[in-house]
Amino acid sequence: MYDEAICAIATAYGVGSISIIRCSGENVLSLVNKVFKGRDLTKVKPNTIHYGYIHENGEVLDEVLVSVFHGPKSFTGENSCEINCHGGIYNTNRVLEALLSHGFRLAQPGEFSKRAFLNGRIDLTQAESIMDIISSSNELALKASVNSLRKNTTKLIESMREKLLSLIASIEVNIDYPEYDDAIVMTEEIILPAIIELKAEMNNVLEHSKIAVMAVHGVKTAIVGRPNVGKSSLLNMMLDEEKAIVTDIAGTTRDVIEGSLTLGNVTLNLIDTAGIRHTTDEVERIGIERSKKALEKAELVLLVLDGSKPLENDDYELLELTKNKNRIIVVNKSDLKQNLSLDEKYLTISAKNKFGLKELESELLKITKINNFNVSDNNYLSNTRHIAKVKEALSSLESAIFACNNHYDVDMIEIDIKNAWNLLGDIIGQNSSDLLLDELFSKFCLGK
Ligand SMILES: Nc1nc2c(ncn2[C@@H]2O[C@H](COP(=O)(O)OP(=O)(O)OP(=O)(O)O)[C@@H](O)[C@H]2O)c(=O)[nH]1
Ligand SMILES: [Mg+2]
Repeated sequence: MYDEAICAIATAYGVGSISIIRCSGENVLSLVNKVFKGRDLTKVKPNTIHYGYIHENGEVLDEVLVSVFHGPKSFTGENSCEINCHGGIYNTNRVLEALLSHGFRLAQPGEFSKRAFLNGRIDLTQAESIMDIISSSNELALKASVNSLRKNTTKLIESMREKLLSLIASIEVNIDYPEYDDAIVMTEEIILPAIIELKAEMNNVLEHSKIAVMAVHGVKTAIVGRPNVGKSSLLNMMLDEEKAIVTDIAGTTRDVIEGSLTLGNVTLNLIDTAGIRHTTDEVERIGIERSKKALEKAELVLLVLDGSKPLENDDYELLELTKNKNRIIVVNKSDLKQNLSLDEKYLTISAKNKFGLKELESELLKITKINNFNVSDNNYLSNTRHIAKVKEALSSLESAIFACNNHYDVDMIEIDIKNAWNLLGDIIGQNSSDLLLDELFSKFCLGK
């Protein structure tokens, strides 16, 4: 039952100027009335705000403003209200407890948004974009999330679904009236070209999505190199804090150390790793395994070399290992006499003296291509769940193409097309299962 009265503190936990308690459900106004001293909230007009006190057992708990909304014209689609308390932790909790002892239950994380979805106020992509807005850490991430909130993701998916639906419709006509069209002519001349075109469109969306994901969620950037070249010093320089331990002992970093940094429109999720070399030390060996895993997952690699020394075997191995990656070669220790020679393009820095950071930053912006990402093009997805669904739909279309090419019965082809149509429907929340909804909304904040 989703019109049960729920409430939760919607503002961040801590002392501030105001705290807001959100309430939603069929009978919320009469329930809040039980603890509210002021106008009768069941009689006031919707979309109005009312001054008063929250009290319990004759004791005034707080002075508040209550905004009142009537379903279906509210965020959740149900009757709802928001109680603006003074922004202290203790008083807000007392008001919350008073509500809980007068017929409310505490909302689960994301439950308000889930109700908004179930009541048709927002679709699934909009609900997800609300969370993406909250976690945005740069301008592009925010713009892409707002773009999705404004239903642009939905429009993109719906336009693909419409094309699939029109194919399904022509197949259905053919099945119902077999004499209507020649089946082989139909698969070869109508269905196959349409599927091939749609497949190309989906591939194009997936290609643009790679940059969009990096823009929205940050670029997984691994700092790798053999021991002692200055990887941890570079991490500290970039983060402008002494996050990782730096010593002159080779093999100092044993585990991966993470930090996040935003440069203009690019957020880098940096990982400093254990120096990669051949070793017999068990702990160091495990650290090196982790470095290699981080390297595999990385979308961008900063390969650090020590400019004061000639290249060693471990450096050559790393140059080879990272050659197909999006990488920047960073030659460190430029303050010392240089003894390194390398044919490839590289940047020179001194992590110790914080020299070369600006050049490194501008190279990072260039190599990630994020600055070319145009949010309003609307030819991308930035949510990983959506991308996974499009990939599944794409493989369904591939199997439909195979079926066409091998002259399968048209109703066999229809199964694949319908499957793709359903998979795209999962993105916007058509026929979504309870399991998916529970999983998705549980990641939301409490009170959202
Ligand atoms: N002269 C000079 N020394 C540096 C520079 N950057 C780092 N170092 C020194 O090099 C040594 C190793 O630095 P780290 O940052 O710990 O190197 P690392 O690559 O993280 O080493 P591992 O964690 O052992 O793999 C330390 O003594 C640093 O002070 C630099 O730009 N110039
Ligand atoms: Mg280190």
